[in-house]
Amino acid sequence: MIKKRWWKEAVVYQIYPRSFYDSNQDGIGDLKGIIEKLDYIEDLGIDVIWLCPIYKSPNADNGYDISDYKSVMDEFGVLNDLERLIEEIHKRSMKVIFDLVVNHTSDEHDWFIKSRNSLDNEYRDYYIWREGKDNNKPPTNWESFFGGSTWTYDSKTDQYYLHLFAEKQPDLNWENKEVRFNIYDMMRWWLDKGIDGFRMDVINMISKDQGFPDGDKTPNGDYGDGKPYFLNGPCLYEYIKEMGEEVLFNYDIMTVGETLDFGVENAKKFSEVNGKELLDMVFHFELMSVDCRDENKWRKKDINLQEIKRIYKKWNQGLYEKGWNAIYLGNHDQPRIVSRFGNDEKYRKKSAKMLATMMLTMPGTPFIYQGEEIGMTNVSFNDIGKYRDIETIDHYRIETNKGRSKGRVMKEIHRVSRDNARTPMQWNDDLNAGFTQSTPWINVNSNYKEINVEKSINDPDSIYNYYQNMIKIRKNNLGLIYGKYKPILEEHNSIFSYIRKFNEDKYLIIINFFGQNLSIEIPINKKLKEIDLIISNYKDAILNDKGLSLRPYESLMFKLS
Ligand code: ISL
Ligand code: CA
Repeated sequence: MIKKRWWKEAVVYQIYPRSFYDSNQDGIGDLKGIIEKLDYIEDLGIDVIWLCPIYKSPNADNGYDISDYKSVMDEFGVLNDLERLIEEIHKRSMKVIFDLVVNHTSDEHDWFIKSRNSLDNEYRDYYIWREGKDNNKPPTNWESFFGGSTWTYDSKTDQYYLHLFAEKQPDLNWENKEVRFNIYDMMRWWLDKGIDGFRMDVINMISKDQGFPDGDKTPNGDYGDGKPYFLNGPCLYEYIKEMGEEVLFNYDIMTVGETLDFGVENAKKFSEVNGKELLDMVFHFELMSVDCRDENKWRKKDINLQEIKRIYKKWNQGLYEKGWNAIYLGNHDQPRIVSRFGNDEKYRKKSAKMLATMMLTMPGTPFIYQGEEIGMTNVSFNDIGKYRDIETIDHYRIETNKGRSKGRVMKEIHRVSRDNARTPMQWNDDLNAGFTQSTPWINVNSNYKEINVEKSINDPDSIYNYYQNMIKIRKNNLGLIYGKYKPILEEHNSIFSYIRKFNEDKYLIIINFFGQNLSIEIPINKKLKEIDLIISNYKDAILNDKGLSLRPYESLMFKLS
């Protein structure tokens, strides 16, 4: 039996505050801006908002480098605005979860400022300091996620500190109990302010193999892969369980872990301990690498639907009754979903609705990233100077320094830069898409006159209205939430089809994932003409006795019983 829980029935909307709405005309989205737009989110049918980091930060990585966990980023407002935001969200019967970024802090966090001061201060052990190796080489050969070594030398104490991400994001030392308990205290502090849970940033990186071995050379050449030594490390379970006992078990909250290379078995193991909820669900990354080679996001590969089907099948069946899935196709780190998995030109509307159908009929809690609901697309700035993302800028510098052509590197950036998802939300066709009256911190996508909220709300055939409708349907049909997942037509290379079954309710979903016309037979006992078509992204369905004809990106959902 599946346990019913509010967070299983929820649809989540992710907000990237910097790019959502600017209320005071400084070019940067802010908390008051979010408050002004809450009715919009509520109207869409959203239950839970995930707020990307809003804590004090020098913004080396847009808030994922926190310098004070208990105060608000200057540009976003003050604590009082945040408290009001929480209150306004609750007033609308929605909930809010915060980003919990505790693998690392900013190098401007008080703890790190003290830590780096001397070898023997009381904060030294809050971070991971090691002696260099051989002739002043870093302690390990690990490559950081943003390129370069994971170690930076600090001349003050003649040691290196570890940072899996940027130099300005030193990793906390979770081996230190005081660090852990400081974090639990901070979590309780926010929960006691009424927030409803956490999205836990790179949470399966917090425990490192204390041997700090070198990794195998990466295809990239210069560095080694440290992942085997910092992903799912030796004490990870112990720490998360401790976090459960100290914090999570005492609140009715929702937790979602961001976990690279975690696997279904870990997802199960971490979901509960003795019936108490730990990590309710996780963001795995398997769908995020179906279009890249060698696990390298910059190298393109064509999408193979079979691979996508295998991933969903594995997770949906693997976690059935034993855990729960988080469903997402994009977020602030990924390209826009319609540009990546759909077609952002001729079939933008059709393919965006197709993807919405898939996300909202899958088992698991769906996460919609801001702008997805109006079909926002990738951006192609012509000049690297227009990009703001640290990963993108580092990539450009490292690759062009190697002598690669600027044009080719820019092409990679246009395809997968994280800034694709970070351009301002397109509210209307006014200056800067109505996001701000002044210069935005990052340019808006030039297609905002065509793609914007105002236009979408007024167009009954819009992607926005489809999402709204689809969300309603999901809520009114518990089978779409709790139903068992059964794939059909598994061998088909371009049709994605499955049945969701819950008690007496049975739903059939048929998705043409690509842009060709096709005819198919559906292996069910009933005639399609005799069953109810609940929703489709075309006006009608072309049915015959055995099956149907599908147009580009056509997606349909029938109720079988
Ligand atoms: O974005 C990525 C690939 O382009 C990932 O490598 C990403 O860095 C990884 O998924 C971890 O993401 C999270 O932690 C990072 C932060 O930069 C991301 O924005 C965040 O979602 C470090 O805190
Ligand atoms: Ca502002």
